Amino acid sequence: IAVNKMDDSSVRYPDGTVRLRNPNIELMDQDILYHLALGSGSHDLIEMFGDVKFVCMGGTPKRMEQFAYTIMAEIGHKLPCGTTLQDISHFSYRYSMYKVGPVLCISHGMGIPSVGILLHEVIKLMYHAKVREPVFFRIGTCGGIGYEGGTVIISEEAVDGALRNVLELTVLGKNIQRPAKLDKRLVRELKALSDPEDPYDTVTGKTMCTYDFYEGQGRLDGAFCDFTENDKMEYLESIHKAGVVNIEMESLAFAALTHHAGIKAAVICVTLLDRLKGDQVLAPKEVLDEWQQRPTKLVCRYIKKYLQMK
Ligand code: R2B
Ligand code: URA
Repeated sequence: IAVNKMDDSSVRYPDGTVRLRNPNIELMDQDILYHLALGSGSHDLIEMFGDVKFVCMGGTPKRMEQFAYTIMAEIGHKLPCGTTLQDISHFSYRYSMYKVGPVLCISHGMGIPSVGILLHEVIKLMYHAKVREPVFFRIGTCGGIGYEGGTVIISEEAVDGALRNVLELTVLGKNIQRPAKLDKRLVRELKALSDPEDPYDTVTGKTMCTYDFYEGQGRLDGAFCDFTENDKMEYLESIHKAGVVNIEMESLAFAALTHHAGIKAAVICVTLLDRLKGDQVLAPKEVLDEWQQRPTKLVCRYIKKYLQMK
């Protein structure tokens, strides 16, 4: 099993632009970012994306469109008169992408494979567009471990279902591992932006990332279940003791691939329930909608603060 030991500073060019750990790309006539419906031959990627500073990802197209309108109001970005935000990746029929000044908002779908494919293409997009030191955020939902619904959780690191802090991939028939590290300073900066007046808690801790929502997260309510409620509780209590505060399905790839690219990244999720108390997501839609705004508030505060510093 090979773990790549190159430190992340050697991944960026001295001017802060993203360097690809793939010598093949610069030798290609053009690079088609198929799942984004963009390409280095068909689009002027520097003109379109050169000013990007923040890349915000979340599961669904609708939530990311809403986020784009929220951040537009927050940073006072104006669209040309009579126009609306356009989904730049509309013709991929896979992911949605909205650009609001320096903020790119993209939907990533569900699970590691979906967010993994997207990250390959978005990291290449950053490279082609010569974006300097972009910061990536995942804004999502999760199950809390000992935290009631509506709690905001900032991930300190991501672990897999067996508590390993690596993303394992099978490449050419061999298993390789990439460390699933997140930026510690960014975690502290985001935590410091939580407001004591917020009517919910904002906490930090380890995030478990699984390949499945049901059996993979120890749920008793999937189509299949080969373990008992006791087995489930023993497992959840054990990961709780190991410092896991929430479970979701993308953080491992998000942390590992951004780290491998030398890109600063954070994962901020809201809990939809406390998994120590149940499996089904019972909160009404309006409540879930309000909860899902909570992680976006923290990211808005971070982006605003950064833009005001400039
Ligand atoms: C959180 O919510 C989704 C499953 O409901 C999944 O994308 C995740 O990580
Ligand atoms: N997303 C997950 O992956 N798990 C949950 O329990 C809730 C949301």
